[in-house]
Amino acid sequence: MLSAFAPLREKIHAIFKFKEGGKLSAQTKPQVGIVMGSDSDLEVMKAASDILQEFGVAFEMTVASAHRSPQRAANWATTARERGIKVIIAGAGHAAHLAGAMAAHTSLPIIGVPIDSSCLQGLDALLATVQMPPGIPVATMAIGKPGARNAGILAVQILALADDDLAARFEAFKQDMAVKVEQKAKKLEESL
Ligand code: RP5
Repeated sequence: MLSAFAPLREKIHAIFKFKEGGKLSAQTKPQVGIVMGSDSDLEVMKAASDILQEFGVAFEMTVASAHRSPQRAANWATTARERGIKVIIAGAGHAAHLAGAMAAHTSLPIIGVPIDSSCLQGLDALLATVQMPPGIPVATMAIGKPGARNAGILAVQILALADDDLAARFEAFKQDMAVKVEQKAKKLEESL
């Protein structure tokens, strides 16, 4: 059933199409920093960069490990604000201290993504990321790809506080999800 929602969907697609030029150019200053513990985390963390790209939000992405390269991780976090970064997304697996290490070295907001790369399927990383001591918060997402996608979405919401255009696109994104649910409900109900 497209009728009632068709105009809205067209409007939403027009908004997103407008931003599809949003393939990030080298000149665009990154607003979001994505860091992961290993290149083996990229498959999961790509869900964060994909959604940022959809919204036309510029990001930078790198590997740094809280345990294997603590100095690199500290330097990257310490200099993030002067690079123009406003939000950091940190993903790591196993005893995942990367997001917490980021939070220790910068006052920027940190979003943590527990990666399901260990025998414990990310439960270890979830606890290590979420159980921060009072005073040093990490906004911890769900384990794995859904968490990485939500990390990107939360970063968009944070940036949208000071960007009306981004806020409008985020509203359209939410409306688009609601329209899709309506369509699924209709399809399911009609199949009964
Ligand atoms: C963690 O160890 C990383 O975040 C990754 O999830 C996991 C495995 O790393 P590799 O051994 O694949 O480099 O620090």
